Amino acid sequence: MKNIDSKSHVRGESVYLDDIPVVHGTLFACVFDSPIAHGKLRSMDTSEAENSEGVFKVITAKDLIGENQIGGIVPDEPLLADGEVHFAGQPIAIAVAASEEFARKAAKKIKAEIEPLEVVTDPRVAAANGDLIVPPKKFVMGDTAAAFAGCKYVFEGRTEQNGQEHLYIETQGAYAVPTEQGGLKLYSSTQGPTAVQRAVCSVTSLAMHEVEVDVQRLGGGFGGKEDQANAWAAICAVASQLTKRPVKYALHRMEDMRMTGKRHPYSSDFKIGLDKNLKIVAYEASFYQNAGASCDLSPPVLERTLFHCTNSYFIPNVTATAYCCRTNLPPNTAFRGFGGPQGMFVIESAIAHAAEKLGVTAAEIQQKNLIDDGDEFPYGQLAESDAITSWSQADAKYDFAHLQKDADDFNAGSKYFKKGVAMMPVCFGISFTKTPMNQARSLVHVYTDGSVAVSTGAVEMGQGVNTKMAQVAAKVFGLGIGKVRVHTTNTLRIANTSPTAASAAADLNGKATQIACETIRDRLFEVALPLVEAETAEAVTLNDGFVYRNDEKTSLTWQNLVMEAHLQRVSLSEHSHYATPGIGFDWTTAKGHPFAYHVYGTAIVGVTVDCLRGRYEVDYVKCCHDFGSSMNTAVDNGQIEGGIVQGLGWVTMEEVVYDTAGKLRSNALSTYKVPDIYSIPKEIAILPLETARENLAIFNSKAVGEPPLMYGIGAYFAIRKAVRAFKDCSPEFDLPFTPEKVLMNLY
Ligand code: MTE
Ligand code: LUZ
Ligand code: MOS
Repeated sequence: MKNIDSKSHVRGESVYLDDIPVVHGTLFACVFDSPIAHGKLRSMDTSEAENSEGVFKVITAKDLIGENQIGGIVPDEPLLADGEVHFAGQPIAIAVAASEEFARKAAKKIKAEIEPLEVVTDPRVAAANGDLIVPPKKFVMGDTAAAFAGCKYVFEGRTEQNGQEHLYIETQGAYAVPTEQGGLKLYSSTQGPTAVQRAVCSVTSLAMHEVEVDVQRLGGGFGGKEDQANAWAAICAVASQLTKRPVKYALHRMEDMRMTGKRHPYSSDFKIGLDKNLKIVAYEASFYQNAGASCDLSPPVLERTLFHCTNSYFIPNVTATAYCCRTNLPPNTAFRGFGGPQGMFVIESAIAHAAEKLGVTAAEIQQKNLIDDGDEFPYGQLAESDAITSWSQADAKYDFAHLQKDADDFNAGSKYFKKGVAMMPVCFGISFTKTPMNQARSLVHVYTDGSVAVSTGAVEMGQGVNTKMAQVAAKVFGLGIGKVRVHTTNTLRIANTSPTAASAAADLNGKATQIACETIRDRLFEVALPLVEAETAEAVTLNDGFVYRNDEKTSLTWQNLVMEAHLQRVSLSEHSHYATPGIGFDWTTAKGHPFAYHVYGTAIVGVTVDCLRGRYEVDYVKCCHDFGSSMNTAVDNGQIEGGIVQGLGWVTMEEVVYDTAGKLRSNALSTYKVPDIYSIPKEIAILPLETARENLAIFNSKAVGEPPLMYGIGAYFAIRKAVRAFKDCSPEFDLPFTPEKVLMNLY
């Protein structure tokens, strides 16, 4: 089934923040942000801006009625810089004017005298200075020190990984409209309506019941709007509160790129020990996370790096330590995979390094160490593993040995073009690692005409969650999808939402919707029994808009049943709650069962490198992927293709460049390259994993949003193999492996 938004998307009729009709009297905001990365704010002059055409007000930190604080986990993030600036792009003041143009012109006229302080952009330097945002985090299983002593082979190395710009098509933005008695209604392009509500309340001193947040859909979030939509909503809220007018701010692309955080860059050390049979016996890793200037979501991102530091492998002795390093970059944040890809790249680098030293293929080491049923992850959860199944099903279908031989044959006959092939297994845990976040609610109304309205805490951002919610209600009520309408995500209808993140939105909100619909359905069955002369509810089912008795269609329609229930004063509405059962994690021991389940898969990635120019093409990504049993193959295949291409972009071409002064150089689409239609793989093949395992996913349809991104990591190792086929060299494990870096390694 198609995504229910596909028609309005193609016609340009879908409504994003900037399409919401503005109310008469609306003002527009624009931020004046710090031109330098670290310094003391000595003085400011806003007079010229205040006198600029169309300007209503210029707002600085001292004007705020509430607290100058929007930090969600650690209160270390002022909305507007006060006293010091900590990154280039940090908001300092807000110009509020009658038009966008007036606001932008006025913001340019604000002057600040800032005395420069030392700029730190390197996480290892921050760690050496003791500048950690939270204390180091550690996972320990077994005894690595003892285990290394008994290893036949031990290798050490280092990896560097750069960040990644989210580049959602819709930039960040918000629109605040005053409501009665000093309240506010916020339209926001956010993955976390409740996070926006909290930030707005903090800076305005309003209570949460005075602030309504409404989200129609996002033109992409990818994690970039899990936390970082808050600032723009808070800015509009403050401006609206102080001017008593509606205020809107939709960022320009360069403002967005400059002022918002990205995927976390990491610098990491690894040590891997193997026995004579190539079993990995011990693994140590240290992760230095470049968190940027404030906490944001860095600690949970760092934790997920630890959770996924052994990827799909069972390693009996593991010590992994992670450092959350404060630097003078914009605060880095959630990005599809949420630290998982960073952890996985390091173990895959360790394996590739060992394989190169030992003269075997990485695939041989990978395959020998795949995690099996009942094996323990370093965090104590026991695997219900499909790592081996997905590997063997991928191999059976696509034939790794054959693909490798094709590449070898090609390489033997080609001087300047070389092919490389790599296997990339993935294992990703589904659930927020912070257990309390794994809850959701759904509000379902059946109207007397038989139509159904669903509201949940899930935010639609292109991933098709609304389609899945509609499918859940349609399935329970035995209706066509057209009878169900999924409405905006709104904090008055659904309170205290977790952000739409962790790939868990469909599961959590889908289960809540299922419970709500089943509750209404069961009430309707009671009404239906005498009408269809059935004895028990078990004899009654709903299908195609009719009531069935013992699988036979009756003359009672859904619509008549609904009307009859209403006349009998039976409630046709339900608000339901779902909390994932059986999960938990104890940080005092760093052990537990944090995930409802894992998603497994194996990809084979093939590339061709032009060894004269350093350029490359991805020939194919062929994967066997664990969907459970997909509710919507069109949506889920789209998620896989998009995830793979986004992962490829991260490891190959997307290069975030800050100079040593902490200024973003890759600050526009002319200097920041993302995959386009010409750089996507020539072939993406998707084989659904066959497994009969039960899981906690909605209708057994496993979460699909993030895991496929990590198949893209295979492209790095495939390119590396092709490079080594041309020249015996050992490139640094340094992402992204841009054509320039490939060339530098070749010559
Ligand atoms: N797909 C599209 N088209 N746009 C997005 O912004 N975000 C990804 C993924 N797929 C995203 C996307 C991220 S980071 C997550 S966590 C999941 O979707 C969130 O949605 P889900 O929980 O419904 O899978
Ligand atoms: N967000 C979050 C996430 O807050 N916690 C998580 O565990 C998570 N995992 C993946 C993506 N976003
Ligand atoms: Mo996704 S990084 O969990 O928003």
